Amino acid sequence: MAHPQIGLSMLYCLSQPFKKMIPQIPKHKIAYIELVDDGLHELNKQRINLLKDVKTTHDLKYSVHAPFAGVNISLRHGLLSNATLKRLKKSITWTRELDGYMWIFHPGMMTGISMFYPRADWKRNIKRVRLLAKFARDAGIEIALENVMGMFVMKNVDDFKRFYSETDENVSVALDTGHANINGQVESFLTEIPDRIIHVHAHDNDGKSDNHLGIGCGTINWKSVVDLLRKASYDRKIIVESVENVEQSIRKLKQLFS
Ligand SMILES: [Mn+2]
Repeated sequence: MAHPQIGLSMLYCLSQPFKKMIPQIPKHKIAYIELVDDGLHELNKQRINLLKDVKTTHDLKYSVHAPFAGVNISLRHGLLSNATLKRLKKSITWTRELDGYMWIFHPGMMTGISMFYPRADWKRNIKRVRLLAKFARDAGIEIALENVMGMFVMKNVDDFKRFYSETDENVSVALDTGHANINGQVESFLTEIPDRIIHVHAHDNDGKSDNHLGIGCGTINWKSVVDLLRKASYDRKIIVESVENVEQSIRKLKQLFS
């Protein structure tokens, strides 16, 4: 039977220096580790080498979360947009160097001037997703576009459906359960576009703020999430992206799937 694998995002220790994060990777006895290419854990050549050693020693597989702080792929063409895309492409290149199996990124977002240019953020989002998808294909890296909330242009399942209806770019989805919960969309994603989902970020919240709580510490109905993933024969990764109760969250997910 289809059986997902539980992984862990190192997001929970993003406040700590990179050197303190490294020894925590093998501590959890988890084979699938998601690295966050941002903040104090931003990747570079030297860090890639350190991570490769950990990978070999402990027989791990990495996925990489793209930079997201201050990143908006919907920006109008210009210096900021060029720098953003250059940085994101670099992140895809690091993923390849790490022999990573997946690169996860966020869609574009609206800004303070969006009201003057209706649909412009949406259109540029499609264009840039296509561009990054092509770059990743050429690099041999699988990518997934994550549902977010707030000012982002792709939040609900209808945004993703609209995306697929307007372009032939078949970029897959990283379902973020916490983000979906804020938009009341957890079940919608899992029932309406289950075949598009190739990666899952598991964390919980109160339905209002994105506080990346432990599994079962918020309002998400995990029994239903697991039932729907089973129904969809989901057999890829479920990455715990909680920033507290990490061990407890891993145990809880394993229990739910046992
Ligand atoms: Mn996420």
